[in-house]
Amino acid sequence: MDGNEISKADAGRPLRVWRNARILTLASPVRGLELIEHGVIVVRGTRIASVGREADMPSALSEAAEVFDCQGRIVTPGLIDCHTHLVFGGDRAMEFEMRLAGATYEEIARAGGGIVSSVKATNALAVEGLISAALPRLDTLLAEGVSTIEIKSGYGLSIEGELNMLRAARALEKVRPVRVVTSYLAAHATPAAYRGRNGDYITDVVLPGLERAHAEGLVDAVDGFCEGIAFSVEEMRRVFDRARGLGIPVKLHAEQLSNLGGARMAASYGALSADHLEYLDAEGAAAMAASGTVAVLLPGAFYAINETQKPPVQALRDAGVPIAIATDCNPGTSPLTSLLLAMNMAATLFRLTVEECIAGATREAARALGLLSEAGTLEAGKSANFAIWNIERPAELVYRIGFNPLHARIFKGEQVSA
Ligand code: DI6
Ligand code: FE
Repeated sequence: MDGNEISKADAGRPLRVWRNARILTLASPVRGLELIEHGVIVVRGTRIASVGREADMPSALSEAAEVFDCQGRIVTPGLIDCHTHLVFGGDRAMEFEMRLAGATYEEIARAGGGIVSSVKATNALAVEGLISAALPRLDTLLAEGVSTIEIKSGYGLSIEGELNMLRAARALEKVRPVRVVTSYLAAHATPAAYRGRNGDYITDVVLPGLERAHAEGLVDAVDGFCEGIAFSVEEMRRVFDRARGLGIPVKLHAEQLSNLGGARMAASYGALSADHLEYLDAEGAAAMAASGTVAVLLPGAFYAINETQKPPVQALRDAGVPIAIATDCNPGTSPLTSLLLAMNMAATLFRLTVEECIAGATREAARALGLLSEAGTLEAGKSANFAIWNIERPAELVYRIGFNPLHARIFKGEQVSA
C-alpha cells in the first residue's frame, strides 16, 4: 500500500484529537527542542492531520469524534530504533565471561565463536521459533515508546537461514503494533564451510540469497559488516553493486574496529547510513556529508566491548553529517534492549547533546531508514505514531538511567498497550 492509498483509506475516518499536550514535534532542527505548549495533535485514521497550539485550532476539538486529554504531558514522535539484530537464537553469555577473563571480541571471533556461534543457535530454530525468541526483546523496546524498528538478518549465513530470519522479522509486524524495516546482512560473517573464501561465499550465498529475498519482498535495504574480521571494501562493493542493480538502498557497518574506508565507499553508493564509525576519519565524514549518509552511532556496542576509541562526533558535526542513535541489539556486542539507555550512553560516553540524542532516536533515525517522509517527526501527513511521557523536561528522556517514563504509546492513531 503506498501513501496515497493509505490517505484515501483514511479520508472518511473520524477525527481523533490528543489535546493538552506539550508537543516536541522535532520537525525543525532550527527550533530544536522547543515545545508547543497547550498543543493538539489531530489524527485522521492512521495519519496526523495537523499539529499546533489549541488556541490556533479552534475547530479541531469541535469536529473531533474522540478527544484524549494528555494532561500536560510531553509528547514526542514514536521512537525509532534504526539498527538492530533483534532476530536470533540463543545468547552469548559465555563469551561475555570469556571477555571478562581477558579475551578480546576479535580473538573470540577468530577462534570460531562470536557471530558464528549465534549462527548455529539461530539456524536451529524455524521461523516460529525465531519469532518467539525475538518477541520479549521487541516487547521491551515497544514498552519504551518505540514505534519503528529496523531488523537485520545475518545469523543465517545460508540462503534458507537468511530468508528465515527476514521472514521472522516481517512476521513480527503482524503480531505487534510496530513498523518493521528489514536489512539483508548475509555479508555479516563467513560461515565455517567458507572459511578463508569470502569471495566464494559471496558468489554462492550472498548474491543469490539477495535475489531470492528480494523476490519474496523481504529486503528493504542491504547491509554488510566491513571489517578485518569480516568483509573487505572490495568484497562489499560486489554486494552493493548487486543491490544497486536491484534498486535496493544500502548501508554499512563501517569503521567499528579499524579504519578500512568503508564509510567512504558506502557513501559513494549513496548509502542511507554508515554505522558504528568509531575509527572514521575526517575524509570519511566529508564523503558521508556529501552523499547525505546518516551516521548511526551505537554506544551499546562501544560500551559492551569496552572500546576506548570514540566516534568523531565533532568531525561529524563540522561536516554536517546527520547523526542517529540505535541499540544495535545483538547477542554478541550489544545485548541492549533499551533505546532510552542508548540515548543516555550517547550523551554520557559520546557527549551528544540532549537535542542530538532525542533527534537521533526520532527524526534522524527515520532519515537513516529512508522513512523521513512518513515517520520521525510530528507533522501533518505522517503516520500517527507518538509517545506520551511522564516527564517535565525533554532532557529527562536522556538523563535517567534504567527508568521508563512512558505513559502511553500511539501507533497508527490507536493507543496500544505496549
Ligand atoms: N557489528 C556488531 O557490533 C555486530 N555485528 C556487527 O557487524 C556484532 C554481532 C555479533 O557479535 O553477534
Ligand atoms: Fe550491528
